Order: sequence, then C-alpha cells, then structure tokens
Amino acid sequence: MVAASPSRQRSDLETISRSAGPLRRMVARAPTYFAYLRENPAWLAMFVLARTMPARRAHWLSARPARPLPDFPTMFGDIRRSHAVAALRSEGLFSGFLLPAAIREEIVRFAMATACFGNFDRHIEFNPADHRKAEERFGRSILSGHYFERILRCEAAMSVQRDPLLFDIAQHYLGGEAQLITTRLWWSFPTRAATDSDMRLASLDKYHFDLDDWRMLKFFFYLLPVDDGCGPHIYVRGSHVRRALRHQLTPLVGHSAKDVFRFYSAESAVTLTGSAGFGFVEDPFGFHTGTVAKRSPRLMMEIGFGVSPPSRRRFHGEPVVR
Ligand SMILES: O=C(O)CCC(=O)C(=O)O
Repeated sequence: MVAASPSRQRSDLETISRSAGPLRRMVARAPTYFAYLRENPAWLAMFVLARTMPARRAHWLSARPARPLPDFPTMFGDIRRSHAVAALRSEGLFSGFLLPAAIREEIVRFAMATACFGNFDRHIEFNPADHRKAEERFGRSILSGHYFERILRCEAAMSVQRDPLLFDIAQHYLGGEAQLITTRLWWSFPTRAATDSDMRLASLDKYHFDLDDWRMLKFFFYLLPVDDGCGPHIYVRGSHVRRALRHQLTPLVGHSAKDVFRFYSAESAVTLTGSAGFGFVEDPFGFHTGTVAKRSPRLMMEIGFGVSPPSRRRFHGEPVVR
C-alpha cells in the first residue's frame, strides 16, 4: 500500500468534507469551523442563523446608511450605481460591467506569466499554459488554478479592486459597514476525469449559497470571452430574498438543480456569458453555481464585499484544512 502524501491527505480531507453525508462532512470540517470560531467568536451565530430568512431580515435592519463619496473617477464609464443597487435588491444580480481593454490585457498577461495552485492545493503549482502536463505530472485531474495572494502583485487587478464605483455600490447595497472581504483570480480548466468531489471543491455544477458573512456582494469579471463551452456562471434570480423552508433549515449550502428548481422557476436561472472583460455583481446568498469548462479555460476575477472582517485565507478563497 502506498502512503498518501501530505498534500493528497489534505485534499482528501477537503474532498470528504464536501462529498460525504452531512454528518461526516461536518466532522471533517470541524477543524475549519474551530479556526473560524477562534478567529471570530461571532462567526458561530452567523453560521447558524444567517441561513434563515427571519434572522437575515433582522440583520439587514441593522445596516448603517451609506457614506456619500465625493465625485469619483471610475473605469466603468456610465454605469449608474442606483440601477445596479435596484437590480440587486429585486433580482440579486446586475450585469453590464466592462473592464477597459488595457486593464483586462494586463491581468491576462499576469495570469499567463504567474504560476497558479491546482484544486486549491499549494502543492500543485504550475504555469496555466502547462495545465495538461501538470495533470500528467501530478497524476490527477486539475479543475481549477488559483493565485491566492499572488493576485496582490498585479497592479491592474488592484486598480479594479480599488475602483470607487464597486465600493459605492457595495455601501449602498450592504450598508455603511461594507468592506472588502475577497480578491481572487482563478482558472477553471476543461479536464477529462474530474470527480464529483473535485467539482464540489471548485463550486461547480451544484447550486449553493455563500455563508461567509451576514451580508455579502460579489463582483465577477471574465478576463477571456465566456460562452456555453467555457463554464459560465449561473445565478437564480430572486433566490436571495425567497427561500424554501427546507433550504433555510438545512446544514448544507449545496443542493442539486432538481431540488433547487422544485422551488424556483427554470426561467429564474440566468447563464452569464459575455465577451472578454464582461462583469456582473450578485448577492451570493442567492443560489448560484459555476459550470464545468468543456472547450476552453475560463479566467475569472472576484472582488467581494461583506460587513465583517475577513481572514487572510478567506480573502483569497483558500479553504482552511488541517
Ligand atoms: O466559478 C464560479 O462561477 C462559481 C464561483 C462561486 O460559486 C463562488 O464564488 O461562490
């Protein structure tokens, strides 16, 4: 018998935590929960209660008014904050951002020249152009490639993160407490033999809602064109404010499409395709999912806002595992 490497043990643990039954999954994730709890004792109340609509509504009532910003320059031209916030309130989604070509090209150049980490595992490090070779070298399918804190070295990405329009929208939607909680850049790769657990780890093909904070907002940008063959993101409109009781009282955040669309109409699902630079913003308490890239890789950037301070790992979406 061959002993599993530390990296394989780590990803196996995360795999169990995402694919086993609810009880085993919670036991496997216990160290993660304790880490969050140690860091922020208020996390527990959020984790237990923020999935229920009455507790969420009560928390929204505590939102402070947004602080007005003086006139500011933005790279997003004439997008109106009021339109974005109104769409977020009613649908949970607003699309129509477009990154300037120079910014987008610089982020793509950075991503092509910088090694990423496969399947959230820091032991699987490779250049994105060598994805196939990396699958052979590491002997496993690699669905995603994350840059974690390396994104902070990319000045163009930082200029998107600092754009005042994003903060202004976040403040007017979430309240005056809004603060930056995530900045991520990652690839979703077409791969031949991804397992269900790899897919869950990469948030693919399973509708879920995010439970990292009481109130959250995520801006997503496609750095390369995304059509149906490149793993588009899907969002269920209105699901941020309408939730079946069984989806509030469950310990699980992930649910099958069949289960989700027993409650929402199929027409509520929006598949977000777009040209290079296309962006959208969503309330990630609404059901959403990534899909598997079948033909070409997808390069995606996320800028997230919340109302509680993030940890360094969470800032880059890195799972906490022992
Ligand atoms: O890759 C995607 O489109 C999904 C991302 C996602 O589910 C998330 O950030 O919560």
